[in-house]
Amino acid sequence: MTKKIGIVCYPTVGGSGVVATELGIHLAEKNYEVHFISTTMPFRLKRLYPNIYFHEVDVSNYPVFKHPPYDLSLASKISEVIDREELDIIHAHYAVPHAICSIFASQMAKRDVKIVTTLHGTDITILGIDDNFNHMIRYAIEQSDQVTAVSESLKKQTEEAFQIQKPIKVVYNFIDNVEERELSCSDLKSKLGISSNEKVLIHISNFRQVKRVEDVVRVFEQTFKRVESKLLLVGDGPEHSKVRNLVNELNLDEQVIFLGRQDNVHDLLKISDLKLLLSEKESFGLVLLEAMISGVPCIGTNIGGIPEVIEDGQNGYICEVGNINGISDKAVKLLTDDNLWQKFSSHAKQYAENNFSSDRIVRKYEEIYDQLHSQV
Ligand code: GMT
Repeated sequence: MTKKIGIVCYPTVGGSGVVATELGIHLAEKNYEVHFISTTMPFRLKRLYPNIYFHEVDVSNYPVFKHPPYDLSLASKISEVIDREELDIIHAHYAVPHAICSIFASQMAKRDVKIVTTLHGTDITILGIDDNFNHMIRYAIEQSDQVTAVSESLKKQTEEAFQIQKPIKVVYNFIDNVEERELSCSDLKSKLGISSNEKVLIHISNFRQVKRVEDVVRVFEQTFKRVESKLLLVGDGPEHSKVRNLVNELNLDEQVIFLGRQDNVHDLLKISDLKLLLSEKESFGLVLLEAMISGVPCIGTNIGGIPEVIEDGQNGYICEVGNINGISDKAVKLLTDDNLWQKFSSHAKQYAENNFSSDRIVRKYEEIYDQLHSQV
């Protein structure tokens, strides 16, 4: 019997939106009926799939509301879709607000539906320490039929922060294998003003404070003094102008290229030699997998789930948060030793394929759905 899954997620660019959308696509390819419930069409959903449906949450803003009631509109839409489309499972990405809204929706719906909640990080590591949200997050976790976390570190943090007894399953984020394909723009390096002998460092994020993008710039400043190189900064967010000011202050305007938000980072990774993710909080770091599968070694910080993704000294390096000189030394070591770089590059690709392939990980979600479905 075809299983019908409702996926509740943020549709915007960002790891959780990417994981939720790619999961939906893989499930649809395995003949599930998939219903996305979100404010706009998830950005990765470019193709038409006959068994993927999109239900738009329309946030009404009557003058009587001081704030647009997104959560209530979402809960109402989820409940309507559960009954009309006869959903079996709701898979909510983020405890707050998506799991909470799904729980409320399931109580309003006539149909019995199971709720799977995936924790992605910010709900636990940032909202979890806010008393306003703490009780609600615990409730969302306790009321979900199954909770998953994207890394062992996030599972542990959740258990500690909320004194949760309920078993949490770790289901890592996943990545599709990248077929060897031509660059869609063959002379991208020169078009970006990078000469063939220059090494390319790359950072991709939403420029939130936790990403410490200023550290990326400072590491690059130290690296650039020793290796001819350029830094690509991809993404946008609250820290963007601060980072621009720092680049200007350090006289790096010629060397640092701001590319803003990019949907398709594949070509940019293809011309990159090193990926930096120097966050102070990171439950997994999906961008690391995107780099590794393209054969780009990564340097990450020793926090959250990053050490579960990068194998220190094998396919990248793990460094202390904020240790600018130490990180830069590692970057120089890797960028000046071709043999070492080749070894790290092929290990990175292999490690991502062996441990985080979509085939392997999507099957884990399917096992969870199967188990819950058998309880209906
Ligand atoms: O990193 C962000 O700020 C975005 C956030 C999101 O909602 O996409 O990312 C979180 O979920 C990703 C997918 O599971 C993880 O790869 C990121 O590590 C996690 N971010 C944080 O924990 C800060």
